[in-house]
Amino acid sequence: MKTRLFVAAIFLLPSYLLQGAETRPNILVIMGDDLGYGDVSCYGATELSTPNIDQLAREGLRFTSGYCSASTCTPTRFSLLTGTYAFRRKGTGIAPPSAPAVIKPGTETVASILQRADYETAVIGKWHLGLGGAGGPDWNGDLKPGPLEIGFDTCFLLPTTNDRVPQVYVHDHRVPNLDPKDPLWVGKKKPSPDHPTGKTHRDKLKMDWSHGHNSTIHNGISRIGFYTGGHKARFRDEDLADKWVEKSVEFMEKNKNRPFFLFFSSHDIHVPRMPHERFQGKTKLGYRGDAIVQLDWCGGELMKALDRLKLAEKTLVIFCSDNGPVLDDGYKDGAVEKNGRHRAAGPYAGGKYSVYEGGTRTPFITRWKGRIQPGLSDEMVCTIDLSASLATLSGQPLPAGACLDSLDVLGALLGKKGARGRDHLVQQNNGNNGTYALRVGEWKLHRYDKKTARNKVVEKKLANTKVPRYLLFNLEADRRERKNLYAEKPAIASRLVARLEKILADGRSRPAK
Ligand code: NG6
Ligand code: CA
Repeated sequence: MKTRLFVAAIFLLPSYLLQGAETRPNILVIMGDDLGYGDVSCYGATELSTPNIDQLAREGLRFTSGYCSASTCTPTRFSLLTGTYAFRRKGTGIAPPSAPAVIKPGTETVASILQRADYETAVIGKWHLGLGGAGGPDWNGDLKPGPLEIGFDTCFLLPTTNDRVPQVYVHDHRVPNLDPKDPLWVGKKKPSPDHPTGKTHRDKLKMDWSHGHNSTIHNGISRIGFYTGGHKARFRDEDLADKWVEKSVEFMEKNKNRPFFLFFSSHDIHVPRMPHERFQGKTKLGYRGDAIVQLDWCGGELMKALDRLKLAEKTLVIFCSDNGPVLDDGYKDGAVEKNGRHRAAGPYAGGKYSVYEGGTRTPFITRWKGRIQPGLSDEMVCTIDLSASLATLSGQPLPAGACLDSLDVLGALLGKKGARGRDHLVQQNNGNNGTYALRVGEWKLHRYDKKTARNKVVEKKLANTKVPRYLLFNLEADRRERKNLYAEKPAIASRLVARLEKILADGRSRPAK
């Protein structure tokens, strides 16, 4: 049993939470990986169907301006957990296989906040926020610091990404099933001249690569980075989704009588897309579409478990994505050829790696049966807001020096009448590399500190193209961000430029109070 003391800070709760018994619902965050605005049928996809996510939307609130904070994985995850924009911190770009822990112990996170509110907290699935101290992960020893040092009671992880080595799980501080006689070695260089790679054994691969991804081969697929050993500990890509569901249902069952926070962090639909055999061929879009169906199945299994455990009315479910879509992200899996009429970013331009809307505007659904009135919301909300919003929900004060960009949009997340979301949002692509966008209402400013960026249309092969320092768009008239109004609307442009500069210079955008 926990010895943690929970002080019910009832006086901190907004009035609409004081009615009814459940002031501290369970919180289940389901995050897709590289899932675009238009990738699910409740957001307009017609070429495949996602009945479970659609049901979630029917029973809850579907946001048309729901965002993640970056168009790549590590910075979005950093911001989701810490409530601080990733561009404020070094080392928050896409993490390499042997990255040390990106979030340092002692940092306030949504998990540590909920842990203080006596929630049992878990992250299950993709991590991609580094493990270990300055030297990086000790794959054969204790993998810390990691999630357990920043507020999670337990974790069951894909430690990096499915396309980065090594293909093993991490349970709490250890790689399970690791045979000490076959230790794991992970490195940047080929370990021996005869080590098979995606280049030397290209004709033997079960899925060919298109760019990068040509190092160590596991499960017939070559990856980013090299590794040897740990054979008994390795997973099959096809089994990942089943494993996340199994571990999550186990966690919810074990904690059905107390509030829990579960961050279900799916690897779907990140490359290499290798869904379980039972989903392969389920769509006409190839493995990318099949992986979406697999993600939808996972959502359905989690909802079934909540129903079976009679927790549906005691659980706030938040469905979101870590960045916008990409078709060819390094493997020849047919995503481009089979895409047909599918529009992964929905009506928006850009996708993964870009600050066009398609990069960060993603599916975003909240459901809390009996508490959230089903419907549609145009309020602007972002995954970075979970810290401040869930702090309010759980009655926890937020220290002034933490979660520097997380805004309390709880009312909007719960669909309370008249409750507003954010009035502005900074979007970024990767790390602190000087690519930003600022949305304020209908206006959107892009700022490029570099001369080129990977941008625009997701269905075409993304290449670096020249960019000016600033672009200005009116999202209401021009949601695909085509007509640059920077020169035409100087007053609006300079207002947004100044606002962005202030947000960057202030080091925070959440009022210090
Ligand atoms: C890129 C990889 C891409 C993907 C991405 C991270 C290459 C050529 N590209 O560097 O395949 O892994 O990193 O994706 O290696 S994310 O969703 O985890 O941010
Ligand atoms: Ca991603």
